[in-house]
Amino acid sequence: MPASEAAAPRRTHYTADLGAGMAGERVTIAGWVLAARRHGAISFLTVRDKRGSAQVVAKSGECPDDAREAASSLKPHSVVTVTGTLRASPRAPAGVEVALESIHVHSRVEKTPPFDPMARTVKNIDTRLELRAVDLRRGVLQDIFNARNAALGAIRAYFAQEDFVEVNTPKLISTATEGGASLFSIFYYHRRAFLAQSPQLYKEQLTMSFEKVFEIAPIFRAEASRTPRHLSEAISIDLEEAFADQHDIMDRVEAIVRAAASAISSHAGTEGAISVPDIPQKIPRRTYTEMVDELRAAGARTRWGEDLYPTELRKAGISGFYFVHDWPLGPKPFYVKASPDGKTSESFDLMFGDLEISSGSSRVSDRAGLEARMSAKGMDTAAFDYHLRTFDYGMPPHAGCGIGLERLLMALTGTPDIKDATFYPRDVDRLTP
Ligand code: AMO
Repeated sequence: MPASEAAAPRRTHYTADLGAGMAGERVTIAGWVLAARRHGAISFLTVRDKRGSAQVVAKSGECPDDAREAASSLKPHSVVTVTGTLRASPRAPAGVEVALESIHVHSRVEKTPPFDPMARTVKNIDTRLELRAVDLRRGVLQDIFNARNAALGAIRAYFAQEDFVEVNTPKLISTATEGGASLFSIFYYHRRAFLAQSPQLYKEQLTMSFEKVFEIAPIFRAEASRTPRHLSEAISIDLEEAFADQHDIMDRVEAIVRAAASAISSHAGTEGAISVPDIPQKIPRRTYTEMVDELRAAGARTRWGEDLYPTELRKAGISGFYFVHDWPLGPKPFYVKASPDGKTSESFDLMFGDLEISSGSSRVSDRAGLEARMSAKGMDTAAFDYHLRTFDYGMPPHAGCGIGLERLLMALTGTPDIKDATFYPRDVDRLTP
């Protein structure tokens, strides 16, 4: 029977578990052929798995002929299970190599991929994205996604320790929360519906029953901007807390960023491509008005009331993490609480240089106040009755924020393009793979 038709033995070890002290042990490893070389009567395979790689050697006279033949005909990326005996080899990773006894070929690759999946850089991102699952095997991307995993683990641990309840809210919704322009509309049976831009109203409602909630889930933004910082489908880390205000939430965001950065630092990866920035003892907090003054002093033409544009922030040489709070009320969504001056609002952004990572605010927590804000923005309050009616039955004062996971990863790993901080990016031009 050909080697590939017999049932494959189970993996006994990951390659990272193999060490010089194990010489003489019989092991079974499984993974992808990273490289295949032949020198006369000896064939070498480098087999990579989730945790590392190992050298497999098939020498004529030492190894069964059928196994050696099978090994020597393999192209990179083929999937194999290999059984053999470990022996010391100073030149092999971890000082041992596997002397081949049998090989099971699960998937034989014949094609050469359009880019070198082992390369550190590939010029055209679209070439990579067309074959994303293969692209994701590259070491630099493995490091970014392992960092993502470590960060999410630490963030969930933070929420558990702080007594937050993880929730999931509907992504098929009937009304906009963040302004109508960036909504994806869809058919929902016989009606029009939308993909949620944010869990905003639901997470606010849930403070009535659970006090402290968080959600890590997709948000959808129909933003036709082709920039390295916008996605049409992003992951948002949302939190909402009863009896809290914007300053409490800034403290939480700071703790979350710190926890994520420390988790990433201890899983820095193998390619040396990840650079975790320094996070100051206390992330600076400036008011919007102070920020405008600072930008103008640096020569920017920013006027009070306008957004803080990335070009102006860059020109003024602003870098690192910092909060900007007490933004002008006018452009803020209806649920953001006004400050007593009536001009500004209890809202903040966490910035990293010119990149917005998070925004949050204290919320309007009384029905009349919320209806007044909606009317002032020309919104149809009747369409929000499903939300407004909950305010009649004990809405606590509350505050919260949304943190863009991909943007946080860009900042914490030094990844310049948001597309490489998500598995399968969605943007104006891309709906596949
Ligand atoms: P906002 O619209 O500022 O606030 O979004 C919160 C955070 O989500 C991320 N983000 C994006 N990331 C990638 N691509 C996009 N197109 C995109 N849009 C937003 C950003 C941003 O800071 N409901 C409020 C949050 C709240 O107050 O709780 C909201 O959605 O990192």
